[in-house]
Amino acid sequence: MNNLTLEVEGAIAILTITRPAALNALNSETLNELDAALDEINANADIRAVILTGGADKKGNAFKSFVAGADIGEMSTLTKAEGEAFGKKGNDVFRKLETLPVPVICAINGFALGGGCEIAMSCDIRICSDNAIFGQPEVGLGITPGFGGTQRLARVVGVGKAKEMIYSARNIKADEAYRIGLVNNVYSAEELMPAAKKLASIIAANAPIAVRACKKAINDGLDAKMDDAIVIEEKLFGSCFETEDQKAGMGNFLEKDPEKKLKVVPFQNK
Ligand code: CO8
Repeated sequence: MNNLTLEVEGAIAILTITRPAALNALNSETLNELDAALDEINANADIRAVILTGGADKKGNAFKSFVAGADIGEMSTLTKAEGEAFGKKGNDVFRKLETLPVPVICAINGFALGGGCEIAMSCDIRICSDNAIFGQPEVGLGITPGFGGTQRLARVVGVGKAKEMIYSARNIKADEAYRIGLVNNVYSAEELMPAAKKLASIIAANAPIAVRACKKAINDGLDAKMDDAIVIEEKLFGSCFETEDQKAGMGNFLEKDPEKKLKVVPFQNK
């Protein structure tokens, strides 16, 4: 892979988008590599959480940019049909990311503009460094957000704020992103990756079948009416029973031994 690294540390996969010459902007090649990396993660049952972040810029600054959008050079000469196809390519990959069975934490280390903000919103949890900048600058470039921004931003921060950000193309800083709920937490540059890894480790120490079922219940339920959504939860709740995770998790609690109750049980993916 030219523009992406995939490292696996125990049960945690770290995906880093690395196109230093273009502040990690997403071109077709990067989207294809991301697609392949997500397949690789999905095929590895030992991975229980993923961290997505951006690599350093060409001067070696690791906190300049997460992803500065889709690649404007590549998009500049597209026809209508090619534009639509490029949008579909991004949407397909981002949907694969959003529906990856394990949780994805996005560690935003600088600019998250256009496609950068959109890929962050396809992750389960967003945290950022205190210098991060968010925005949907597309209308200034004569296009709409095309990798899900018109849909996900409204769902994450509410319709009013999303419309203001998209219509104005105004960038916002980390503190405002935190205030409107676009990110869960803001850290100093040095604290960002340790915080992402700590959260990923906490998630990875929980029962993997249950964590996956929670992700599916929340995601699928959000697209359904409440009457149908609670049925989605019931089915996924039921699916946890008779698994090693459920037997070990509840067995540990019932042991009454405080030492054992807190112990991480040997959860299995079955
Ligand atoms: N695409 C391509 N190259 C980029 C991009 C980008 N999005 N962003 C930065 N670069 C390149 C620059 O051209 C520059 O290259 P070079 O060194 O060869 O001149 C290099 O990265 C460094 O950038 P700057 O010199 O501009 O760095 P600054 O610190 O001065 O500025 C900014 C940083 C503010 C982030 C600035 O680079 C910028 O405004 N970038 C563009 C941000 C943007 O508008 N992003 C949204 C793009 S549109 C989009 O994402 C739509 C998604 C949906 C597409 C759907 C398709 C149908």
